[in-house]
Amino acid sequence: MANYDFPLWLRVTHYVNFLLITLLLRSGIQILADHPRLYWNEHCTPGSEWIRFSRKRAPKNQLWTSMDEAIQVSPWVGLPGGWHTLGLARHWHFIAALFWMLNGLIYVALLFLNDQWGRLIPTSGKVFAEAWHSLLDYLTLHVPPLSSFHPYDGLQQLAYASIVFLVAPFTILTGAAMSPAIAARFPWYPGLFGGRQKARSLHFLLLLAYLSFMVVHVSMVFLVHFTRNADHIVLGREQGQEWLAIAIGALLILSVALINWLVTWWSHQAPRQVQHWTGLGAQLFDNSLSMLHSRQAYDRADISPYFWVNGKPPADETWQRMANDQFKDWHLEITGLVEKPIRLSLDDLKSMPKHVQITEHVCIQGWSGIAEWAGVQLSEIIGLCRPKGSAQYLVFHSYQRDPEGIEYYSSLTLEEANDAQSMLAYEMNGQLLPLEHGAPVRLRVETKLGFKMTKWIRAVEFVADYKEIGLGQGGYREDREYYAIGAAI
Ligand SMILES: Nc1nc2c(c(=O)[nH]1)N[C@H]1C(S)=C(S)[C@@H](COP(=O)(O)O)O[C@H]1N2
Ligand SMILES: [Mo]
Repeated sequence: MANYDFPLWLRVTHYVNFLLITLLLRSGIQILADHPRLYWNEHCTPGSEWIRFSRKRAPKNQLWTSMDEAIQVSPWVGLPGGWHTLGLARHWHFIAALFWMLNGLIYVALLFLNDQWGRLIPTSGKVFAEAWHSLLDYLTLHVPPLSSFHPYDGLQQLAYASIVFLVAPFTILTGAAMSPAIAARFPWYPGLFGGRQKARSLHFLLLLAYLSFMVVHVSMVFLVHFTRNADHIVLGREQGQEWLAIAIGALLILSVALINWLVTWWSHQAPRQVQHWTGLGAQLFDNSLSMLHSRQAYDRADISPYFWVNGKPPADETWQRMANDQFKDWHLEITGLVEKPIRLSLDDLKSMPKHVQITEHVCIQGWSGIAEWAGVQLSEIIGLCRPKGSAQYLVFHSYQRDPEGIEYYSSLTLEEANDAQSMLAYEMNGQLLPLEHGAPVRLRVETKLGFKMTKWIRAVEFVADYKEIGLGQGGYREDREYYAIGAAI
């Protein structure tokens, strides 16, 4: 019977897996709540979703932005809970996913190294007949005899093998397909799933697969030979110490609840700390891709008929006055650590080499849209103003302020700004940039999430360090909403 035992490594990885799944589930729900619609198309036109988890109605004659879509989540359900806390939720999701993959790799490696793969992977076609018998037993409210578990019966084998070798890898692959950093460099990759929105929908359906599995799995543990199971799962083998096993098992489950409570509490108590610590995972990922450039090239036919708006046009009087006058008086100020500070009018920009690209916009909230953008590459601007050696970052200042009067801004490294698809756009889909999309000029950086792309630009400032600006995190959303400065996932 010895080989039916559960070795320590198996029990430990099982526990770690369970813990990380709870974090992934909760942070995932929080992320979904920020744009609670799922689509089978890339454009995310309202009404084209196949499911929506909100009853909010867009008021007529008023701009309904993607921020108005976000719904509140209880901290008992979502991680961290609350409204529009997806910055931290994404950090938790990503770092938990990294550890979950590592744990999964260790588990699968040990399964093979210890010749234990036979537990999960059926070696004979008989497994289907066995599974069918077990299923009939359960459906007629019988329990298969202990002897049919060696250590698992056919039905278990099939269920476990599909979760470990199909559902889990597929979840990882669809998760990666949602990253703008990956989609920009390898546009074919999300295409494997039919685009990022299909990947997002599949990612959600896979979540339902885990949930159904977990409900059945946990019920079975309790309903079918429970005391033997408790002994096995917790102590590794049948020792006849069920009560000890049950007590330790209960403590372990309690520890998972406690850890969940702690990370939720930490996220509310010290969000800046959590932003930095959990953000290390995202940063590592971002750095590892930074050498590769955006290579998106969609066709005109791919252009989205609808494009969500995030951020309402500035209330700023200067901007409104200029808007009424087709931005004749607008100037882009290029300042800071440059050899040659410059001031460019819209016409000056239009007289520079015109760059056009059709790319996909990915908002951190989950929606996307494809548009054609025309304007001037940032590398042209950099060439004109000649940054000093000490200049490391470009800061994009906006005319727009939040209700508290705080300016929207974002920053890029010089390297990011020099990407061929980093540009100042003054046209969208062949028309002058619409007011709500950032007129007269907005930033486009196609390796990044949407929040990097400041709209209604007032000035570009070259600095040695973004720590001098705002709250020092590199952007308005990094400052106020705990987003990751790399904006890659
Ligand atoms: N000034 C300013 N720029 C901004 C925002 C904003 O709120 N204010 N929102 C950002 C976010 S989160 C996104 S997704 C994109 C949305 O661009 P769109 O409204 O053209 O779709 O703009 C970015 N630029
Ligand atoms: Mo966004």
